[in-house]
Amino acid sequence: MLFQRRSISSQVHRCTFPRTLEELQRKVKTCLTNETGLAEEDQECLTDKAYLKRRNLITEISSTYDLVNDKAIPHIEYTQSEAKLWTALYQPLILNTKSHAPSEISSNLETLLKECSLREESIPQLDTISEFHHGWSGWRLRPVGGLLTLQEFLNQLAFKIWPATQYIRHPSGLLYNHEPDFIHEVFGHQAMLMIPECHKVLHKVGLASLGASEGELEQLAAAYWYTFEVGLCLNSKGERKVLGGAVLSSMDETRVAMESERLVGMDIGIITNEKYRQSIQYSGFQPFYVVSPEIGELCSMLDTWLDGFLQRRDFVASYCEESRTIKVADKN
Ligand code: HBI
Ligand code: FE
Repeated sequence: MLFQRRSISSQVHRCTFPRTLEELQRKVKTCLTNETGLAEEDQECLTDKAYLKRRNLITEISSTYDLVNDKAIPHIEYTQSEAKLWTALYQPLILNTKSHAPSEISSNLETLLKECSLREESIPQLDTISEFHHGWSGWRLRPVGGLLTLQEFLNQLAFKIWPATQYIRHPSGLLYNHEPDFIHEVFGHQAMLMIPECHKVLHKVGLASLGASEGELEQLAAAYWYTFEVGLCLNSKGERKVLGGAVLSSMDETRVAMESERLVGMDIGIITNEKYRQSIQYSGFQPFYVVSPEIGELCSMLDTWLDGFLQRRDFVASYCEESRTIKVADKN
């Protein structure tokens, strides 16, 4: 009886996940936060009508992106005040990465700056970074309007697509922003995503999210959240470093996290359990930081965990690079 019920639910799940870019294109809507996509704590930003209008305009432009035909990502004419924020954070965030990120990440950031000709004076286009990434790792970036649901975010990873916002944070969020803005995407995530072990394991997280139940999605989200979004890790000398993009792209939270005594050792069984899944806090400084081992070791730990996860499925989902589709096969 139990077996039967399991197979029915996996059949249901099988037809509900996107297999083509057309299906993936239709699926993105931002709904983790309120209607504007802004966190409630972000009051200054919420009451700034001109900022909200600008942000909605950028989101509208982002939403015209044609994912299916692989057209260029829409260009944003950034304003002078947006460029001022980029300029104010450019050198500080590079220095932050050099001082506090693992060496693989800081050397990749240097490569990214050089290869994409990033400059202090002007905000680059998402398309430039996506093109570079595609050549480097096979991944592309896709413009989105803000925080996606767990399922939508994780499903993109299966297609080697990194959902990235294009808007720039409100000036009140200079040193700590409640949400992912374009500065967070560039300085928080791209150098990490350039590490082969990282993008391979994130792709596998994406594949594992296809057809996953609510509980499984929450486990995958927790594994991602406590590592690549808000985690710390060790370097080869056993020193504390910042791995998570949300922390690395915030000058203030990096300082707090580097000094924090509220640390939890990485244990994949523990950080994906009910208690930790429920404790995910999307906004504000993290109440605690999970400390992972070195990046290579962390990725192989996650990889093994994901294998166990995938073994429990009665089908295999794989990504075909050429057709950019998900192929689904029965296990036996
Ligand atoms: N959406 N755009 C975006 N960026 C994220 O990092 C993100 C998200 N939605 C959900 C989410 N992260 C977390 O729940 C992860 O743990 C999956
Ligand atoms: Fe992020």
